[in-house]
Amino acid sequence: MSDILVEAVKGAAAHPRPEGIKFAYGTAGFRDKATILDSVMYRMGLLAALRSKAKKATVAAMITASHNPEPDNGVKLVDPMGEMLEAAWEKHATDLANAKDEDIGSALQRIIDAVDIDISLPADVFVARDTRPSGPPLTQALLDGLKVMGSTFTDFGILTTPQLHYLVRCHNSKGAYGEPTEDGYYKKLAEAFLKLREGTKKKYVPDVILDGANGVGALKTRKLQAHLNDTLKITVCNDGSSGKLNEKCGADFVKVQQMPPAGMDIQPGQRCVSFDGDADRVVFFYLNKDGVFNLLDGDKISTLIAGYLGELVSASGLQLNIGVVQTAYANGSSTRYLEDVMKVPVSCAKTGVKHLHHKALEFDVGVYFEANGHGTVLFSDQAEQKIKAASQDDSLECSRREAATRLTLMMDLINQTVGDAISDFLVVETILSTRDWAADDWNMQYRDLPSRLLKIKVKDRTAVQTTDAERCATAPAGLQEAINKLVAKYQQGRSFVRPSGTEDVVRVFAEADTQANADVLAHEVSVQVYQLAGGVGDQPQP
Ligand code: G16
Repeated sequence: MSDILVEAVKGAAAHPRPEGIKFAYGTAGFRDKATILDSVMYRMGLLAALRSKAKKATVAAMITASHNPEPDNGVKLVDPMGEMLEAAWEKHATDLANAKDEDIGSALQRIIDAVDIDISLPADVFVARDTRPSGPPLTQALLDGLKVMGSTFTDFGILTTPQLHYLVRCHNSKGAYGEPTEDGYYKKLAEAFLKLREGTKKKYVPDVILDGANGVGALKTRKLQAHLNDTLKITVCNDGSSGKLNEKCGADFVKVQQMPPAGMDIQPGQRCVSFDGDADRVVFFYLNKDGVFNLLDGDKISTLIAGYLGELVSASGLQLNIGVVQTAYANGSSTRYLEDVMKVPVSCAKTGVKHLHHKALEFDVGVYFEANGHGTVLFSDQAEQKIKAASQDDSLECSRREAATRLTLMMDLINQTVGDAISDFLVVETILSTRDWAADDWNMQYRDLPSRLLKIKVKDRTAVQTTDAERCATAPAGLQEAINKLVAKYQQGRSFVRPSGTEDVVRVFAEADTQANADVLAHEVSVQVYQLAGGVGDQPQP
């Protein structure tokens, strides 16, 4: 065994693996109670160094548990162009996290052999964390892993997840994607935003209230604001000065509970925006004139963006295909609106941005969003070249050139590496302002079908298995048949179940013609999950 691997085993003594726990690299990396993650962090330091050697480029490690409660934490690795870790390496991550302390050397050797890594190559890793109090010691454990492997690193301290994705891409593209600093990120977004901004509007009001989930998004939005030259007033609530991270606030709370967060005093018609704990998800909401809560989620965001980009592409005269990628959680009305009214092709992917990202690459312009507000837009290299060329082509009609110029600015405003709450927020504000729409106008594009999302605790969530982009359960036996029977009872009924990749639960989704029916259907399906998949605790009550 090489000296480095011997040192890696020695180093593990300071970061012992807790007995009896099985770790898994899930939807968004490792997620668990922060108190049991020290060994995982050390090992992810080792793995990040190997990944960097394998890719001969800088990679990144983000320490966050995003939408999960504050006592949780986690880590996800980021590939050189800011993409999620390549799927094949997730198994290496899981194997390494579960190896006995004394077997770390051989676990590393297996990865080195499988991928054929030259261990003598240099490694470089960018590291950042969210605002969780457990972040600093866990970062230290990860850095210990990097040091043992002889990797150089930059610890950026507290950043949003998408900022770290942006930085690693800027660095590896030698600045072609932007300046590789936090300030460079604000400058790039703000410059594009200001250029896309138009004069005063009648209905669109440049005033928005932000629910920062008591996390990093609130801190970073304040920094961004300094670059916006008062073009947009952002009142930051839930900024972490009193409440707890994600507690009764944040994008996940607002989406799942379908109500405004605590800590916000809002008036009818005011546009509100909610980020999650690491600011990679965003949803909008408002109260209508009767005080009724209205949610503008990832589906509404993707239809808004796809519609606007589609218009720009037609106006530019460029031949580019636009497609939208959703998951099974997408509201049925949004899919119908996209396909039947907007005539945009829609693909369905498994939950997890990495799956959507992959599918979006099949289009020239791929708009992908999960209903929970996690998403972005990808422009293929060819589309990017065509758009840039058209924006500089003096022989083109002025209106076509202008449309292409707006598209280039939209490309700058969009963080193409991963879903980014700050960037998506500015994209939505830009489109609303251009269209001169209030939140109500946006919401009226189509009417959501009522839906309900529940979670059920079971002994082992892997007992539930699915196929067809998670729309059909293949295990436990009889579950899908039971769901089919229940769904058939309701007008426009639809339901599916899937094991969460970030929490120890099975998720149940249902939609139907009325909220009451969606609620009953979700409850009935939950009872089936509880009975057939080994529910723990009391049976779900309506
Ligand atoms: C993560 C993933 C998302 C996913 C969400 C919930 O979000 O990045 O793609 O939708 O978890 O996943 P699950 O239902 O498997 O628990 P975040 O914002 O927590 O990183």
